Amino acid sequence: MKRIVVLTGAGISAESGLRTFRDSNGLWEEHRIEDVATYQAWQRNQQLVLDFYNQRRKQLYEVNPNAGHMALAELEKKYDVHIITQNVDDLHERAGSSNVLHLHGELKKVRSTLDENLVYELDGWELRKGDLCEKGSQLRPHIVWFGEAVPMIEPAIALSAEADIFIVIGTSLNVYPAASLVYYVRNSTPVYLIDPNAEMIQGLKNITIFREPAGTGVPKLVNQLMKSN
Ligand code: BV8
Repeated sequence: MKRIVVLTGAGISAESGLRTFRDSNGLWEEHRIEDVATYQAWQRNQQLVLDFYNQRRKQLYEVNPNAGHMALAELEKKYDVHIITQNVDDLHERAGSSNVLHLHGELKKVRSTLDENLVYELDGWELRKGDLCEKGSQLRPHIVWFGEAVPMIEPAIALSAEADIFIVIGTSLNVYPAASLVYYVRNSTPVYLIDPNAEMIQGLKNITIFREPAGTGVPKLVNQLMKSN
């Protein structure tokens, strides 16, 4: 079975109603990264950070996967599909995708501030001050903040280097080391890019662009791949 590796960003969840980061009225228009998505912010004002992620978690319970997420799950009928996502939502899993690697964490999980190996599923959307881990430390969102290491980057690099087909969907490729994954793809591997504002990716040869939203572009590409031998 051919291996397809897919790198996704906020754009694939836009049509589900989740805001992207950098587009107009993106999340970063309202919140300064350094106020809500760094460890320093957590040390400075825990409640502000808790509120920021509680709001996004609450919204996640109100939205559903879209045609883009569903089509990727469909692709598993013919291919060995692995998704590497920068998204902290669970819409890929809810669409039925089996192999989802979260590079930047998961909104519905929390972890100990004392022992990062103590990770828990959060019951409901609200994480409060005083919610403690089994070692008595305050629980924090299980999210990779700016300036924090990206533990899953090694397996993501290995997957990208072994891809027979590589698909990039809805990411501005601004954040590293996630954006560097495209450069581990073999030169002989066809790359597909789906984004209404897609720009050519410097240094990549074998690339086909679908300059359209994921909701139409992903089903179109999946149909093509399901027909091709
Ligand atoms: C680290 C969790 C060191 C939080 C996130 C090299 C060069 C420059 C800077 C750096 C560098 N290396 C490191 C840095 C610093 C930094 C970084 O990259 N800064 C950027 C701002 C320049 N990186 C880090 O801090 C990383 N850590 O380096 O640690 C270290 C090393 C070892 C040991 C200790 C420390 C950590 C980065 C991870 C941060 N956490 N998320 C949260 O979610 O709250 S990043 C977050 O922002 C997302 O996860 C995602 O990665 C990024 C947003 O990007 P996108 O998803 O692409 O979204 P965006 O809005 O930008 O674009 C949307 C796209 O969709 C657009 O193209 C649009 O056209 C398209 N679109 C819109 N609608 C649709 C659509 N596409 C399809 N369909 C549609 N309908």
